[in-house]
Amino acid sequence: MKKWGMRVLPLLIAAGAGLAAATAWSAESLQDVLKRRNLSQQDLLAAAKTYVPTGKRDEFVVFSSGGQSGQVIVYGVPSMRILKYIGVFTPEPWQGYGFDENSKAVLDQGKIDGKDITWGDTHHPAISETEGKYDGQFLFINDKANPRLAVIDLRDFETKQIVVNPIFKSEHGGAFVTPNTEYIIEAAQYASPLENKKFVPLEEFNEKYRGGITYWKFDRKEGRINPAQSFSLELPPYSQDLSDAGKGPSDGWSFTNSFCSERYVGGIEKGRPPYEAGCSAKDTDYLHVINWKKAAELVAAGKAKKINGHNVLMMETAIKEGILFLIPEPKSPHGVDVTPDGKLLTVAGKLDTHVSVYSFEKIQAAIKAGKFESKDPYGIPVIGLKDALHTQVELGLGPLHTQYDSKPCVAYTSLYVDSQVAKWNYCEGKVLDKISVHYNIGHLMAMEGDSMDPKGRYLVALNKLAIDRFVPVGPLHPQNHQLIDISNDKMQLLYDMPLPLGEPHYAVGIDATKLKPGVRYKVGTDSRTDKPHPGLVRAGEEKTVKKGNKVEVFGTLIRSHITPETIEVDVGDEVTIHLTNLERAQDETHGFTVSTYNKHASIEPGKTVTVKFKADKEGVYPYYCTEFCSALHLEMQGYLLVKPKGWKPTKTALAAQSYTEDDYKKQVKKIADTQAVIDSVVGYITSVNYKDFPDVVALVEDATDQLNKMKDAKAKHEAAAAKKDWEQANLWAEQVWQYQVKAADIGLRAKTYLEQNGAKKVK
Ligand code: K7E
Ligand code: CUA
Repeated sequence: MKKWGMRVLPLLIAAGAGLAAATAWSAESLQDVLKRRNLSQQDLLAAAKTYVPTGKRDEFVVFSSGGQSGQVIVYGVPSMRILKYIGVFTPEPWQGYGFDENSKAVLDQGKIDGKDITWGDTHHPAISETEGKYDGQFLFINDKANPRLAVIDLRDFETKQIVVNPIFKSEHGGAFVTPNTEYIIEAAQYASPLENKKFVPLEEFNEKYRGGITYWKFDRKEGRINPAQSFSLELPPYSQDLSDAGKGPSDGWSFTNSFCSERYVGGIEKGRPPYEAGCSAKDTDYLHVINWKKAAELVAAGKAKKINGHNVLMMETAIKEGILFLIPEPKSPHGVDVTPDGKLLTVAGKLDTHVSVYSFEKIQAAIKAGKFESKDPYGIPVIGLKDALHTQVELGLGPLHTQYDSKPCVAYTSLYVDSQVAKWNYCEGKVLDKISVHYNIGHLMAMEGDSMDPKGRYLVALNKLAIDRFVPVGPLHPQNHQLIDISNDKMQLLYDMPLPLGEPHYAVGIDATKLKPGVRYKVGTDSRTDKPHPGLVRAGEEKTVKKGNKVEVFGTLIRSHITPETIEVDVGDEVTIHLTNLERAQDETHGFTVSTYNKHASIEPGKTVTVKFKADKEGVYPYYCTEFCSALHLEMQGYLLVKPKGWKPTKTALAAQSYTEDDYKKQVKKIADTQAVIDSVVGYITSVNYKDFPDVVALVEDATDQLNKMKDAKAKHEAAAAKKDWEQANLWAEQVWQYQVKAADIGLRAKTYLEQNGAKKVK
C-alpha cells in the first residue's frame, strides 16, 4: 500500500487486517476454563446451544413488550442479544422519536382529550398474520393504562400509527389479530361508562358501567388501522381480560376471558372487603364467545349505535342476532389460547389447579341446539361448562398462559405460584414434563407458538420476579427472561436474560428469515407517513428561505458535512429545518441536534426529517451530527446564529489563515498518493462480479458520488493556485482529499464485503 494521509491510514489498515495473532499466547484448554469458572457439562451444553459466534445471526427474533417503558424490545433467540428498542408510546431519543416533527406527529395521535400522554403500559405484542401464520409485516401493541393501540411497520421497525379507543378507559385484552389480520382485537379491562366523558356513581355500576371489545379494522395496503371501519361490541362489566381469535374451523369467532363477573366494586376505605376478595368470590367467571364476522356484517347493515362517533353494537342487538354467548370458566381465569388447529381453546384459571380445554365443535353444537343452562343478568345465553368442555387437566398452582409446540397436541402452560412451566398433551389431557423457573412466571412464549404453524425449538419464560438471579442493582430488579430448550422430551433451562426496561408481559417470536426490513429509504421519505417528504432537496439544491419571522432551511447530510453550515436568524424567528440524508450506504445514519433546543433527529439513509423550534434566545448554538458516521464525524458541524434585534455587522470578513505554496504542493502529492490507492481498490472491485451484490452496487454508487464531487473542488484549487491564493488553494485541495478519503473508505468496505462473500473473478 502506498503512502497515505496520516489520520485515516490506521483506520483503513485496521479494516483490512485480521486478528491472526490472538491465539498465539492463549494456552488455556476447554477443561481449564470449565474448572476455573466452575462450570458443569450441563452448563457447557447450554452455552453451546445459545452461543451465536461472532458474525453469525440468530434463528428467531423476539418482540417483547417493554411494559411501563411504553416501548418494544427486540432480541434474538437463542443468543438473547438485544437488537433494538422501538419507541412506541414514549419518546425515544436515539431514534429522535418525539424530538422531530415527523415522529411527534405519531405520538400526537395518542393524545387523549388534547393532552399529551408520553408513557404507556404495553402488554401484548402481535405480529400480523396471513392464513393464521406470522407474515413478518407488521407488529401491533396495546397500552393498557391509556386505551391505545399502535402499529409498527416491520420494514423499518418504526411506529407509524397510534389509535385511541373512543369508548374505553383501560384495555388489556389486546393486541390479538384475526387470521388474516382483518381486525386487531382489543378488550376493555376495567369497566366504565362507554360515553366516557360522564360521571356515573359506583352505585350504578351494574346498570351503567360496561366492558367491551373493539375490533380495529386493519388496512394492510395502507399499513394503517382504519378507525372509520372499526367497531366495538358492548359487554357486561365483568372485567374482560385476555382474548384470542379463532382460526381454521373457528375463524370468524373470538374468545375473551373475564375475571370479575361478580361485578364487585371494592370500597376498603368504607369497611367493605377489598377487590381481590369480591372479585374471586364465585367459583366461575365467564368466557365470552363472539361471532365477530357476523358482528361486522351487522355493523355494515347499520345495526350499530354511534357512541363518541364510533360504531358500537349493543348487547341487546348481539343477543337478538345470536352472536354473543358466555361459558363459565374456573376461578379467576387469565389467558385463553386457541390451539394451532383452531379446534380447542385452553383457559387457565389463576385460582384453580386445572387448565380447562374447551371444544369449539361442542360450543357450536350447543349454540345450534339452543342448549343453554341459563342467562346472565343481561340476558346473554350461558352454555353449560360440561357441554363445552373437551377435558380438564391438573397442572399445578396458578396456571396463567398457554403456548403451543410444533409437535401435535403439545402445549406449555405457565404456573405462576409454582414457578414452573408444565408441558402437557391437550388431546389426551396428560402432563408430560415440568421445569422450574425463577421466579413467578407470567406469560411464556414459544416460537410462533400462538399461530397456526408453531415452530417449537425454544420457549421463553417471562418471569415476574428475579430476586437473586443477577448482581443486585438496588431495590428495583430487572425482569428475567429465561430461555428453555423444548426440542427434546425433557425441557432444559439454557439462559437467563435480565431485561431492565419495564415489565414485559408478553412477547412474540418469529423465524428471523420472515423479516425483511429495508436498509435505506427511497430518498426524501417521511418514514412516519411512508410518503415523500416536502422538505426533500438533493445535493446542490440546499437553501434557506426567510419569510417574515419564519425561517425554513432545506438541508442535506452526507459524510462529512451538513449543508448549510451556518444558519442565521433573528431572535424570535420560527425555525424549521428539513434534513435529508443523501447516503445510500448501509448503516450510514446521521443524527442532528442544535445545542439547548431539545431537538434531535435520527436520519437514516434516504430519510428526510424536520425539526422545528422558536429561536427565542439570542446567541450562538452549535449544531452537529450526533451519530459517529465517519472519520470526520466531529467535523460534521455548523452554527445557528441567533442575532439580537437591530444587530448590525461591524466586521465583514472572516479571519484569514496562512498557507504557503509548499503546503499546497504537499496537498497535491497527498492527493496523487490517495488516488493510487483508490485505483487499486477500484481495480479489484471491477475485476470481480460485484454487480451480483446489490449491497456493493449501492456502495459503488456512493463512492462514485463522492468522486464526482471532486471535479468541482479540483477546478477551484487549481484556479486559486494559478492566482497564488494559497489559502483557497490549500482548502479546496484538502476538500478534494476529503472526497477521496470517503470514496476510499466506501471502496474498502465494498472490497471487504466482496472478499467475505465469495466474489468471483470476471473475464
Ligand atoms: Cu401480565 Cu398478559 Cu397483561 Cu398475564 S398479562 S402475566
Ligand atoms: Cu454524520 Cu456523524
